[in-house]
Amino acid sequence: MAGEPQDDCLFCKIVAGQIPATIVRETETTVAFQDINPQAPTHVLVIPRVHYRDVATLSAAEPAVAADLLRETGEVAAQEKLESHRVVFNTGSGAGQTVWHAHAHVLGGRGLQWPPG
Ligand code: D5M
Repeated sequence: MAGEPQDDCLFCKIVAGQIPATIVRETETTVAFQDINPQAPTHVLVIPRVHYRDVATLSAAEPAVAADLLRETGEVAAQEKLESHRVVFNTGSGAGQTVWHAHAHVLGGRGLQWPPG
């Protein structure tokens, strides 16, 4: 069923506590944890507890959870005391998505170039 945990999904396993992660914030609908391969001094991933393959699918199916996810990116930035930050949703393999559970990257703590690569 849409949104149900997937046995082969790494981030569903983090939500379930089956694999370790350095969790920085949790809400009823989201979990935020340190990226294992940080691209900036602060690099936190915010994910919904429900499973959708990407943010487009999540926001179409469960807009309230997508709104929670967006709000949490701001809460992470505030908690990490970031003066400025970037929120990234890689969507599709051509855009660099490698984990097929919707997630926001929150990046900060250094200057960020525009346009991104
Ligand atoms: O981003 C997927 C991100 O997920 C990438 O930046 C690495 C991160 N990652 C992968 N495995 C883990 C674990 N186990 N903990 C924390 N972070 C992880 P994408 O946009 O799909 O390329």
